[in-house]
Amino acid sequence: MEQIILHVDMDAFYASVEIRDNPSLKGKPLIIGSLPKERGVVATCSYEARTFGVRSGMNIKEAYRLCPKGIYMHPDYNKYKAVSQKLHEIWYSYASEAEAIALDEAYLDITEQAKDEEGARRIAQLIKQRTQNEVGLTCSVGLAYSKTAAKIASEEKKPNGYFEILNKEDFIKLIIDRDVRILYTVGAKTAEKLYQNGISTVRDIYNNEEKVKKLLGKQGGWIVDMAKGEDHRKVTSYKPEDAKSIGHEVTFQKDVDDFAYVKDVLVLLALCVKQRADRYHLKGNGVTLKMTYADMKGITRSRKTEVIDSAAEIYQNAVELLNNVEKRPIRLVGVSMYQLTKEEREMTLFDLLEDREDSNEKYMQERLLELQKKYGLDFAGNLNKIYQMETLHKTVEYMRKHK
Ligand code: DCP
Ligand code: CA
Ligand code: CA
Repeated sequence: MEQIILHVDMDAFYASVEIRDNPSLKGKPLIIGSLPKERGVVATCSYEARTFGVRSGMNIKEAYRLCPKGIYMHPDYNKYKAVSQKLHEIWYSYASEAEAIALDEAYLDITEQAKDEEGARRIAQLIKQRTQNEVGLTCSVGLAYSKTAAKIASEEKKPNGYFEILNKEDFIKLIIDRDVRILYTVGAKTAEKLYQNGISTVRDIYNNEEKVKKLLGKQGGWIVDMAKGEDHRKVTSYKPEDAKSIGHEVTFQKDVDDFAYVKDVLVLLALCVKQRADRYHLKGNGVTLKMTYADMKGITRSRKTEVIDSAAEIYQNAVELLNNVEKRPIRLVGVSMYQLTKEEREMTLFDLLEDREDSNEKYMQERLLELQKKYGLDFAGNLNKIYQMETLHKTVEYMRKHK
């Protein structure tokens, strides 16, 4: 094999972590996400809950209808992040190149380390064992000659699975009669387009190459290649500056039409974005405001900026964008910074004269003081906690109720 690739993916990740830490949950339908009385969705659920039809992304009310006896819990992101770090240590120790694509999932290039198929199998088993022994969780591993094949292989025997696809012929044999959605990049929208044109399985793609290419343009070409088992993408380590944007968003438990309040929420979102950007030493060249209206219509508005590196600038740009949108009830608001770079910004005369950093800091301090007074919040020593998703949501809800 030209490349030997593993795809590792944890089983029912958030749910498995909670079960590991509270064994009395074992064997029960556990649903992680919003609680049934709240607004929101299922993040994930245990395999027991899946037998009731509960799925990731499903509305929590729908999940409750399907599985009223389930145990419902909020996610604990910090815990999952810490677990993920430990997983990455194990995984990366076997790979020359490793590409994490989620907290619970990565591609590993083990061509050099494995040398041959036997060696690759050994590494796959070692990773499974160490994940079990050192982290107390099960994962599924796919071994293959390409990224697409490795990802499909890891799905094949879930949970606690292992599967290999060592060449194109085996790959094609495996997927030829499956739904087109098995192919990477074929999501709900693309699939719908294909179905409407009589293309529902990989075999149909095979037999209608030109049609697919015409229908989907560049993506079509890529899908046809994939269906034939052609995928020469390399495993490349994730570099945070390659991310398209860094963003944070909140969904309100009740629709909101008070835009003064929304503006206040932007203060917290801007601080969160800035905090994440700092972790990777990133600055941005633009700000995006995202909103979903009560009728589910979503909009995004962006502004290109000079290099920005402060919460104050993120906030002020987001406010400008907010001032120019249609004002009717919304259910979600988000802020992100895009065109990320590691560049230093050039000092302007203004920066020097005004001591820009200090004045930006002070500006945000003042905004926070206003919030404290207006909503009766107490940030004292707690500001760091705001950056945790859970606390952010709680604070935003608290503010909504104490307007
Ligand atoms: N996740 C989420 N919202 C989604 C999908 C996933 O919050 N719509 C989170 C919860 C999952 C984690 O990401 O635990 C990993 O997602 P996966 O799609 O890999 O699903 P699981 O690991 O939960 O289950 P599986 O065993 O099918 O991989
Ligand atoms: Ca997973
Ligand atoms: Ca995953």
